[in-house]
Amino acid sequence: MATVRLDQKGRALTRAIPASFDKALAKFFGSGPNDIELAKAQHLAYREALLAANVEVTVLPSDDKLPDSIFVEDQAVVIDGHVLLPVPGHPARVAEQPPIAEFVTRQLTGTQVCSMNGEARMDGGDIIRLGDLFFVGRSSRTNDAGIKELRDLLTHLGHELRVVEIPGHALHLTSISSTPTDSVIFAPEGYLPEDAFGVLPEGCEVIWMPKDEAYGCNTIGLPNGQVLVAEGYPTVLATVEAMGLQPVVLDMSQIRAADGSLTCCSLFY
Ligand code: CIR
Repeated sequence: MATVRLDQKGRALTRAIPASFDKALAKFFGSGPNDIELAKAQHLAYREALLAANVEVTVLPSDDKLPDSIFVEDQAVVIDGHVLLPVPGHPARVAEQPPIAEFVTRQLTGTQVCSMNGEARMDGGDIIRLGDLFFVGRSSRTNDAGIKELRDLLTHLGHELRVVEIPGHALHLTSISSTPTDSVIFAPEGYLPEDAFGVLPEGCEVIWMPKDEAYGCNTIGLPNGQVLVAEGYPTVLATVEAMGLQPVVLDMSQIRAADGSLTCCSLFY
């Protein structure tokens, strides 16, 4: 979802939690989910929060063969109605893509769908958007060939792309940052250098959060002034309130245990 502006967040795709969710990849924030029923309840609360903010939410059926398949953000990149289908950066996640691709292609009829090829690798979770300025993480999942294909699309659309180096102790760019509004980036100290995002357009800023609130830096700003935030990150919460926005706090413990954040669970289109 991180590839849409606030005003483009009308419709979101999600995918239900599979019975195999406890087998999801986990290496960074979590050591693996251990309570599938709680995960389902957290995912339901997440969808309900989006619905309550007037977002149209679709839930694709779960697939027990694909433990990580709730993380739909990684499988398709939607920018201004254009679709780029990345080659997922982890081989275990490649089979998640076809139903997501089919859904967005059907929804965005008339759109040209581009697919990455060859050596290109990318997870959608490595992209954030600040207004019309884009950032991509060069990470264990996203390589230079993938970044080149994203840049080609953004150049075609007239948007700038900047590359952020993701440190080895983080999964994706969205794992440690987000844009709760079109002019603010939340990012954690100790993960990225101060100049990681370069000189921002006038009126935009990076708000640096304490290192131990890295997970909390992933938020979802919504057009109605609400911001979905994960429970347990007091500086992030206080900052959202100080910005005059309305935080909606969600328990993400089981999803965090699979290294997933708020944005990872939806694809805005
Ligand atoms: C993975 O390792 O791929 C999943 N367990 C977590 C993916 C989270 N997605 C994201 O940050 N966009």
